[in-house]
Amino acid sequence: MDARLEAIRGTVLARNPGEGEFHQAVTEVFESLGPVHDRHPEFLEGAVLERLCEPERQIIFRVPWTDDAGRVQINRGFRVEFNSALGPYKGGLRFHPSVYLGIVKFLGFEQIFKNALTGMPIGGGKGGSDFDPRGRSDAEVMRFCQSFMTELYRHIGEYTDVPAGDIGVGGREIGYLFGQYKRITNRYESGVLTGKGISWGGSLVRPEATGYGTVIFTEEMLKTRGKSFDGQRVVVSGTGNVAINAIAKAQSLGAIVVACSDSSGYIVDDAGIDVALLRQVKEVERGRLKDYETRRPAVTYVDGGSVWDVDATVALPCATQNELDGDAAARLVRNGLIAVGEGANMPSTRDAVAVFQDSGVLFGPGKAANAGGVATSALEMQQNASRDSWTFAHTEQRLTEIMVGIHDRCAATADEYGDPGNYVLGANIGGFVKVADAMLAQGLI
Ligand code: NDP
Ligand code: 2IT
Repeated sequence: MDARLEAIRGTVLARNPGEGEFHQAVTEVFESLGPVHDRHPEFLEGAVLERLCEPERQIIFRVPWTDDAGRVQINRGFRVEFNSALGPYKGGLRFHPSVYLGIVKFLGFEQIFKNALTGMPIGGGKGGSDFDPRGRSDAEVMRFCQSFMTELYRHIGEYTDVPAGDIGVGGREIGYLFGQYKRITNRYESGVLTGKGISWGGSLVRPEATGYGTVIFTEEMLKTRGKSFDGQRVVVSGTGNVAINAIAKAQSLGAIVVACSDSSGYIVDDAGIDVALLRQVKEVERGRLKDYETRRPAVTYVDGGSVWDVDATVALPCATQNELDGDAAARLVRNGLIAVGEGANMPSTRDAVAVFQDSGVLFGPGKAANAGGVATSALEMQQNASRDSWTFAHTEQRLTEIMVGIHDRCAATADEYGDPGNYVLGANIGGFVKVADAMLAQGLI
């Protein structure tokens, strides 16, 4: 790493002890930015990196609620408002027991660059809670969301900070959060949250957008080698919002998706995953992946283990951070992998990324490949601002244009900086320069 940036990185790590995921995300971005600072000494003089790594505001709060047995439960809520150079803070809320400040900050930091790459007017933020929705009734989830919003509402707004979903937060949770925001503020402020239901201000294609966008981005990478999804053998991790829609889109382009996972195990379905059955099990019944196996003959369910043990030509990690390590990457590469599109945020460890890049595998980092979700959130904000609602076809067309645009910008930036095909470099530099220019233009704030 460039010595000037290494010194700044050292200070950032020392100021934020115990936040391993945040350190990892910062390090990965800094490794790309040496050449930018040779060309733009004003970024160093203006201490842009030091400012970027310090969130504009961090909110941590108590979330008290009662469970169905009447017992008092206490969780911790977070919202990190990281950077507003390009627009209101924008990014999801994650409800998962692993959530702590370091996770929220890594996600918020990545979100700054991702949102810049979309070309939409949105800054970066992220939030969530260590609440575990698994096994909780709808009534418990509602009481939790109402309590969470009873604190969060004073910090957010259409022009301030616009949360959405992430792990553990989907349409149900956004509904409860929106209802409580409306009740407390007495305002029907559609633009305060995205991922809303279609009949009350949501956008068509938002539920599909992240998974679809990841596949569109990956298809663009494949095209640069004269290939496509048609006939590829694909493995997807996760079976949540991003994973299921990535599976659907990849299969619509002619791929065979042979495996997917949840946090308990994975299935191998050599005929190609039955998306309708998967949606029934995971989205309608909120069941476990094991339930899929019991209804479809010739499917293997592996309890525990890693879905990356299944051979693939294209891998789409769509579950969580650091789920694909260097050993798994090396094994996949040995067995014919040609492309990786990250639907999740930072799913590949630094070792895994090095393996993919050293072996010439096409590698689309999350901040570029999964930007379709937040981009479509920005399209939802546009529709809310104009009190309009667009058709599925129009919105999908906009999503496609945005993803192709992100791909082309990353590729062009990698070319410009002398490392063709390096989408990590292209995404980091492309996102950073846009934010850095805006920060300098807006003065020392
Ligand atoms: P969901 O909650 O819908 O699904 C998450 C999936 O990942 C589930 O299958 C879950 O399994 C699995 N999973 C979660 N945590 C772990 C873990 N610690 N270990 C193993 N498996 C795990 O979330 P999303 O699909 O929305 O999000 C998936 C990824 O995509 C995240 O990295 C998120 O940040 C990212 N992302 C999401 C966007 C969105 O629009 N939703 C936009 C851009 C990125 P189980 O059910 O067993 O918990
Ligand atoms: O990681 C992400 O980009 C998201 N979870 C979506 C954020 C959003 O505001 O739609």
